Amino acid sequence: MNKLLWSKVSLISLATVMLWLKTYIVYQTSFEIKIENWTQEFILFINPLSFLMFVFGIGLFLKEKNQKRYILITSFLISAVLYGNVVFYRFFNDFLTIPVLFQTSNMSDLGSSVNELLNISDLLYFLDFFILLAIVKFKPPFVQYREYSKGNRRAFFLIAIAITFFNLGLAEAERPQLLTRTFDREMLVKNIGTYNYHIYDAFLQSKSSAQRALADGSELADIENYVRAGYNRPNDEMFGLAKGKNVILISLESTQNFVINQTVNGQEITPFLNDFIKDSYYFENFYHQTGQGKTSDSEFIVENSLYPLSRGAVFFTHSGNEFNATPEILNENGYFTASLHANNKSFWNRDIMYKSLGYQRFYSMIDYDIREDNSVGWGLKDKDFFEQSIQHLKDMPQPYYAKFITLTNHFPFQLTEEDRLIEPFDSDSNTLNNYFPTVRYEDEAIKNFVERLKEEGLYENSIIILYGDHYGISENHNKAMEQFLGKEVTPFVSTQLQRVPLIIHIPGQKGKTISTVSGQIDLKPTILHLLGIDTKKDIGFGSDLFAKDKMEFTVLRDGSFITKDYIYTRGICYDKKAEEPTDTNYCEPYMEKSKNELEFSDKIIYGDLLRFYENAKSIKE
Ligand code: GP9
Ligand code: MN
Repeated sequence: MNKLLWSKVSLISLATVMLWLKTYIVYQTSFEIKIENWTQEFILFINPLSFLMFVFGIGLFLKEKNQKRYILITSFLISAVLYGNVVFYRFFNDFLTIPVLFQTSNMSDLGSSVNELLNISDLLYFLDFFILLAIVKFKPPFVQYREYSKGNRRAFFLIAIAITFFNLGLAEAERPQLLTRTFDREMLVKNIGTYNYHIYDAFLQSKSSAQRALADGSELADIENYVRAGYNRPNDEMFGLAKGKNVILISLESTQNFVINQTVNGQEITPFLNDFIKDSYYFENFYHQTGQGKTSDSEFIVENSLYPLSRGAVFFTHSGNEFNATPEILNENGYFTASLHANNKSFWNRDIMYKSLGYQRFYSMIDYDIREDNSVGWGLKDKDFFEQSIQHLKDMPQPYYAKFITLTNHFPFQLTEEDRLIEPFDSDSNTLNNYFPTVRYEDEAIKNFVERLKEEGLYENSIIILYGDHYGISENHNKAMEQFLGKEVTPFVSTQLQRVPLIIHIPGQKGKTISTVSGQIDLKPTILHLLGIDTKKDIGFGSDLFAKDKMEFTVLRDGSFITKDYIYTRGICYDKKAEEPTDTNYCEPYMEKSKNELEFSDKIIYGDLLRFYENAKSIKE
């Protein structure tokens, strides 16, 4: 009897079952998939199975030698995909998408980050593959090869199909409209499994390629109506206040707002910024809205007043599109426009995308003196970056629009001993611990920069705008974060943690702290209005932060949104004052709006619709 049972174990079923169980174990150990009930746990458990059955099932049609080869190769490839997701997740707290895989020009520069993310014990992720390899080599008697009849195959695939529908049915019941609202990859992986998710992602990819070809501009009418209806008249007192002044825009790497006016081990984390905001406009409820494109997404949002994409980085996927970005508009208004960033010029495809955005000059790695003794982590230290940039600023014709992208406060938050001005935090997460000293260092670098601007006589005729690009501490560090904040990190708190600093310093203006709910998308009209340039004809989704009737409403790329009194995230409506879930009815009025905004913005990018808008404009004028 026993012998009979064992003799039924085939390489195909062994490979399927091992990879199935491995995937489930990886879900549990390497991703943080939030499970709310037993149905969800069950869906998570079965969701890898149907895909694996289909793929390994192809082996049923192959003769012994080819079958073995096929099973081994397939098992290795699928394991590699799973492992790729694990490594990606360690840093980005997200799953891979096809566009992300094509961002190859980013790969070579990831050096210091990747080392921190890989482990020798990671070979365990390939354990089942090694077992299969041993089985094929040593041919143990309990694994048998056999020919499969038509009937066998039919039964096998019928079962696989049944499991697929069973899985989809359960998922649809748990999460209605799963596939039509795909801003949340975790939800997808949880419900249809990581492998089916990749197939779905491939489908989205082909759909997005088709979208540009099919677009003819007729889609613009609706979008224009929507944008016009939301246009806020600029504030008369602020419009043109900085006309003709230089604009110094500083992107603060991974800087979240929770460090502002906060201490660690009794010491201020951002003493300079805490001072600086006293004579600047400081927006304390300003959110980043980035997706997978991180820094590049923040640049995209800030300069186009469009949302980034839900998958991939626009800088990579749509760098050939027609845009109407701030640098281009400022060129037309007599400004010199430059971006300064001491990294490889092709990182995030900047060298290509900057041309589409209208930049006249990109000061990249080759424009800086970068040596071992002035570098740390990702490259040139911020202090040296700013110091060396002063010369570049002096070379530029005025007025200029110069964007500075800092780098030292980047994961894995490394710092040389002499640059450490405060001690790390003490928790289980080295990432969070080391974050504070690098933020402190960044603060010092900005302080020095502002001093140098004053010395060079550039301070008084420039407006300085500082903004955080995106989060630095992902949800992987929630426990340590709870320790730091002294409270539980609920989805509500997580959303609030997506606030980043926004500081606008205008010479001669006292400034004030402004609590209006706002996002990166609002910066373009705000800056242009300060310079006295109207945006009435622009197509964008932000509004002037100084406008008297600015609506308190900000959408994040995952579909969460924030209003004056409520936060909607992960399907739950929260009352901001109570920090507790409340009746969904309160969030209802904004649901449609948030969905529309993201969809309209996506349409513009996927359809490259501004190419039609540009044409329309030049015909009209
Ligand atoms: C790289 C820098 C960091 O040039 O902008 O990018 P990030 O990893 O933060 O997107
Ligand atoms: Mn960044």
